Amino acid sequence: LAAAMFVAGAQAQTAPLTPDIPSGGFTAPTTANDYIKRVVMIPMRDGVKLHTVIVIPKGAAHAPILLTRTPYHADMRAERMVSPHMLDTLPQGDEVFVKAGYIRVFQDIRGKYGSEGDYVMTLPLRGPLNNGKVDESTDAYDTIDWLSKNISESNGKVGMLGSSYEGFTVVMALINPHPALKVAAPESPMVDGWMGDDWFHYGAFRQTNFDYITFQTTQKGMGYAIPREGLDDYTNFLRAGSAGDYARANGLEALPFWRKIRENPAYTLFWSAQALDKVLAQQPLKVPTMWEQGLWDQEDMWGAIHSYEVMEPKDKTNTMNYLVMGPWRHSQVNYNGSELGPMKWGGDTALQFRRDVLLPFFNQYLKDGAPKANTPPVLIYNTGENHWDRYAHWPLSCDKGCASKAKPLYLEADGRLSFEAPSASDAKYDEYVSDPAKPVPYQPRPVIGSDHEAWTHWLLNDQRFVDGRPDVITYVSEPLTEPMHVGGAPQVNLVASTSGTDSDWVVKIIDVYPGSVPSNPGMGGYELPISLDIFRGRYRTSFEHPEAVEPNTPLLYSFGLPTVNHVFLPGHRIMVQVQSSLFPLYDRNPQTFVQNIFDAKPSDYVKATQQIWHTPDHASFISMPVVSEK
Ligand code: PG9
Repeated sequence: LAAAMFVAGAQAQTAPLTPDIPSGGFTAPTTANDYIKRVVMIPMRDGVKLHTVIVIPKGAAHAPILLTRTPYHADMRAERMVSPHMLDTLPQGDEVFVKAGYIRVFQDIRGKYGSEGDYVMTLPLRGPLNNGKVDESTDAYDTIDWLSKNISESNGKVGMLGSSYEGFTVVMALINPHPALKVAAPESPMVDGWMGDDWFHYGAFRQTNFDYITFQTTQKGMGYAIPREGLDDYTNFLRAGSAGDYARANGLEALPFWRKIRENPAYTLFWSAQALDKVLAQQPLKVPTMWEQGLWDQEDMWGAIHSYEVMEPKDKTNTMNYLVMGPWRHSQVNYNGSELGPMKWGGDTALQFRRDVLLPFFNQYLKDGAPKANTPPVLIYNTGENHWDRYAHWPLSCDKGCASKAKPLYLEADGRLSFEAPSASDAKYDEYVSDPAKPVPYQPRPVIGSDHEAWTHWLLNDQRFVDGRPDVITYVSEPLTEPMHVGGAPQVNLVASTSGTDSDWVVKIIDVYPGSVPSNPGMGGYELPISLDIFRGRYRTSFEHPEAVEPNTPLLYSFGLPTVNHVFLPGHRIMVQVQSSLFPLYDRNPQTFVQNIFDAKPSDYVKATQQIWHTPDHASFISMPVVSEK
């Protein structure tokens, strides 16, 4: 009767108990939008369909397509905010492309978010690790094939860009590329997860990945976060024991990707067959490619520069292979690049790059009738003098084959650092005790896992927070009287002994600011790391077959540090610090050789006496890529 009373009125009424969530769903009106969004499932060659979001400027004709293939939720990537304007709805990094009239496409890779199929972390190429019919290279090919034929508003030309995992998917597309792929920009791509990108650096495991692994692989969508016992990850990880113990305690044994890591601590085929710089070295150069990464990239420091270097000899015409390195943290290229940590660049360097270099480069290959861009073969920020440099080749200086020859910078007695070789009359070595019960923190404690801001600039932290610890050895030069330009990758030649049978070696190159900097008082005496890395001693002679280190014997550890383009200014000093842990970012070396460090027992963790040698026969030095200015 009550319901009848409602309809009896002059106007039809909605009954109070009508379910308020419409059963047929809700579609927001889109007439005010300046773009059209199409969501399609694109079929791959094995029948799996991939969820693809296509955003087209209203009224577009003959527009180029910009594609990103992502494990990070295509719907969200294409919706920075809810807005009728394409400029607002797409990510900040896309603004220059939106203004230039591009069609933007984000696609979920197989197995993630809206896409069908199984997810395998950075799915290996078909070959020794993949006996299936598909990989990210074929998925990119099939996607580009579909996009180039099925968007009537486009000119059928596709460019790809993306950072990190999304950069990895760009590199995959470069292997047997589809002919409609005309240009590519892999930004901080994950290329070799063992040598120097996300999972390990020279065999030392990066424990921050545990959160990433649960986040990525406990759900098809966004996964689960590992709960913490306390605020400080230094304590959380130390209490757990080995990285393997931490993983077991947190249930990660149930996650196949963690098991693949635990079963492959060394550079086995599992890693080497996935190393895309090695794969690229066997490939012809078919697509003009701009490799990009940050100079303080705290996640993928290896990929872009090493890929650029293997492709460079193939670029006979100097028109296919480009390098860009900005003063950026990981993926900062797509955000505001005005500052990083304590450094202010006097302008948005990331926008400068996207607007003045990336866009014209993409336009040249993608837009009908676009002019040739004035693209520098190498664009790299000079982090000491605070400006962009354009070069024809990179590196500027190295041990062999560069325009300038690198110079040995010797670690010497009494904490001295000098270009003069050490003398026989000086002390033979410096000594410190590395105690795995008190590892050296990589950032000031408390180390808060969820503190993204601290994570993004830890590579620039003032190293005075550890300088002076008895287990950190510091070498420093006299104040410079002339500017010193370094352009390339410093090479470590450390002669060291340990009383243990395994050990990690961390080497940092630091620009020490003068004691007072009147124009910027906070920088007085700042110890700014410009290049640092860790090397796990057991891989001294072979990455694939680790062996115990002979105790108490000076041995050579040689490895490359991340690339720099830096001028040490007059009045500044060069500093090198050496230590044996960088915790909890890197798992602790027990300092006893065990088969697999992930399974080290508490009793394997022992103090070790470390010696850094500096005799004429056992000289420790950094081969510094000093540029002899013409
Ligand atoms: N550095 C992240 C990642 C890439 C590939 C594998 C694992 C992690 C990223 O930012 O995407």
